[in-house]
Amino acid sequence: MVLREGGPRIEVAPRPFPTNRGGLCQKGWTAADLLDHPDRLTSPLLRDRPGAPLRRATWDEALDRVVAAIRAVQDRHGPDAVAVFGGGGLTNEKAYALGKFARVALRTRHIDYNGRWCMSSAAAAGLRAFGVDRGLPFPLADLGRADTLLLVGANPAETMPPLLRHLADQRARGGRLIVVDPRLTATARQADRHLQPLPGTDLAVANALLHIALTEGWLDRTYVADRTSGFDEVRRTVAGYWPAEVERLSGVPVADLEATARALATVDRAIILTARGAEQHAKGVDTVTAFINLALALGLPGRPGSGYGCLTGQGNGQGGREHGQKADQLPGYRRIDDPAAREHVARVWGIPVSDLPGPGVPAYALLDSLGTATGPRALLVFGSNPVVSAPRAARVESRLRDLDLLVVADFLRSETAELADVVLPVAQWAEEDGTMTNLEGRVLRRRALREPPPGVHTDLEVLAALAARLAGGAPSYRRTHNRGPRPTPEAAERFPADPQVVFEELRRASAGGPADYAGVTWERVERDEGVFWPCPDPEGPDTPRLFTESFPTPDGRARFHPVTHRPAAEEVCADYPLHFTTGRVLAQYQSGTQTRRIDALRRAAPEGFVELHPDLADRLGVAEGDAVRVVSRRGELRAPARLSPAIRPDTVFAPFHWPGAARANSVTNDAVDPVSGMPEFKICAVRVEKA
Ligand SMILES: Nc1nc2c(c(=O)[nH]1)N[C@H]1C(S)=C(S)[C@@H](COP(=O)(O)OP(=O)(O)OC[C@H]3O[C@@H](n4cnc5c(=O)[nH]c(N)nc54)[C@H](O)[C@@H]3O)O[C@H]1N2
Ligand SMILES: Nc1nc2c(c(=O)[nH]1)N[C@H]1C(S)=C(S)[C@@H](COP(=O)(O)OP(=O)(O)OC[C@H]3O[C@@H](n4cnc5c(=O)[nH]c(N)nc54)[C@H](O)[C@@H]3O)O[C@H]1N2
Ligand SMILES: [Mo]
Repeated sequence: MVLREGGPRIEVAPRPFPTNRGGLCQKGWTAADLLDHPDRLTSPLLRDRPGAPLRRATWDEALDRVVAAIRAVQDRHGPDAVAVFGGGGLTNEKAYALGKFARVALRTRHIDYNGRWCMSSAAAAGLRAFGVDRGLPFPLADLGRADTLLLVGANPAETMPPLLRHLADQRARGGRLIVVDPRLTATARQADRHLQPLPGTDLAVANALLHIALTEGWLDRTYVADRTSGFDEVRRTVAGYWPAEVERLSGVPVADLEATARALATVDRAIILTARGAEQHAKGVDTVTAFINLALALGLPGRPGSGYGCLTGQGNGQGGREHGQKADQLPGYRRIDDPAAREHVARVWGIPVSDLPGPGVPAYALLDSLGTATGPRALLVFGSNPVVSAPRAARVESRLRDLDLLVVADFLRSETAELADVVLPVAQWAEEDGTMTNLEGRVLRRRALREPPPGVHTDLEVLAALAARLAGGAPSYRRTHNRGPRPTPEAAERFPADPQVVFEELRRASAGGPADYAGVTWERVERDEGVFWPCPDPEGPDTPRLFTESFPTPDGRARFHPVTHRPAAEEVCADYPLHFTTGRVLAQYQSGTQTRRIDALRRAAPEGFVELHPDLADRLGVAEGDAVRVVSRRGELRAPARLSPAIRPDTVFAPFHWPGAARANSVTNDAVDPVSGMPEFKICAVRVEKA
């Protein structure tokens, strides 16, 4: 931990809490190291002309430059020529303010966020089946009570270590854990059974499991009749998913399929969870749907200790997807194309409904249109580093370079910030108040532990200052040189910088929507150690458990949807004979901006690597540690080989945390799911060469 001169010493210590039960992962322990890191930005940066280096600037200069450039672009090309890109790590208050800023201050329809890379397929599948998208519709502690737990494409041993306590509980109670992953991961090693499918074949596996359950007579007839609709077509569809054929397609032996179906169907309580391994595909929505179909046919959702859930990823992965930073969304998980929702939110925002823009486009389509004849010419990024994390990243990088204006708000010089015209230094987690909503839909309080360093402002202050200047109401800052943004009273009222004031408005904007926060107050959140949405009434109950009586669909029933397997968007061929998949390692976080700067984590995971099976390595003449190239139709990555019998011999894996030569997203495919817009991060065709 670091001692800040004159400031309080901040240490991150776990406290007993029902979700993580006092556990905190390695990344949490070391996050405090970043607060006073020498790389921390403490002054705005500005590029005087294309090609010039970034130089330090005052806030006045930086904000004036941003606003002048936005005005110039919008005068020439219209309001939609400016776009906003947000992040699922932002607090609820910031996510809300960002969505409002885009629609009200910029009047653009173009806003989307990195949750599109993360949560969108499970969200879309949950919405169409259950009528609502909440990662877990039950408290996390239910995991410990399940007789059988099926984890599909999730590696919580590395990505959500605090969750392992619940898995340990489950095992201690005699429960069974089954993991579906093309790699024998740290999580799979703890499982009673590991299914090791070819990437991109989970949908077929799910349909085969349902096929077996129906053949064996394990259908929960009463539940299906009373609580669901649309089963008959699903029954007809899965009838064609013969286990032997699915074994040929996926590589999962019939015996494993049968044992898994039995383990789910013949116990009292069973839970099916998906994460990015199953979801980050051009058929991610249908794949999740196939697992939801299975859960519904077995009568799981709505029963304690049973159901389907999605393991939400980022810090505020759940809350970040509810308050309007999605292209098609308004606060409270309302749809922006719903006339009643528009009326309600326009009223809260104090604008005529006709001024409220319509839906924009999903993240990849947005990034891929930047700087083109029809796309936005200016982009403001809050909380993402797409140069590293976007699919087909070289292309995205070149789109960013084509912009007239790129603004990045960050506390570090991320690879995306390096391309920016203006970089705005913002506060970190320990320096601002707010709320986050975890994967259980539980709103939690996050407290400021200290002031931001001099020269640094919060995201909310930056949005407030930009909104004020865009409204033409900003005072001159000459006398308060570089003391930071201070908006006029009128603009301050519309874009308050105080997170609690923002939250009060969020409550009103979400009232009556699917994610209803009207009854959630900061006080209540603290008193009750979190409040589960929906919670419409400050005096009424919250909702830890959904679906006990009915589903929030028009007829109260959950909906089956027939789904069929289709191949990956890019199939292997003679030139690109191997499957490439990507994911995470324990000691690095996301695009790595933060974790690559922490010594302890850099020591634990110093560089990118390519994981391949020893048999494959033999064929390629590659030894442990040799530099290899992974080449796809879009580009290549170069990193040392790591030989491991834990991966399928027809598949290679690389983590995506590193920029430069080892950047996994130089290789990945930009094909997206037609419903969710989720990119196919988890499979494309490559060849591997010794470099
Ligand atoms: N250490 C660490 N923790 C993190 C993060 C981090 O970057 N680092 N990021 C956070 C975020 S935002 C997220 S979204 C979560 C993600 O959490 P996870 O979803 O657990 O993480 P991933 O490693 O992306 O993917 C999980 C597994 O999917 C497998 N997989 C690949 N292709 C397929 C496939 O086709 N089918 C199946 N069944 N499995 C497949 C991979 O081998 C991998 O082990 O983690 C969060 N926690
Ligand atoms: N190949 C491949 N690519 C992937 C994935 C994969 O599995 N494989 N996973 C995808 C997934 S699930 C995700 S979530 C994305 C994540 O990837 P990104 O969207 O790039 O997310 P981060 O790396 O968390 O980037 C956050 C950036 O914002 C800054 N930041 C953090 N907090 C704040 C804040 O409060 N305010 C502001 N203004 N800035 C902040 C950080 O310093 C950092 O530079 O990557 C996706 N990309
Ligand atoms: Mo994520």
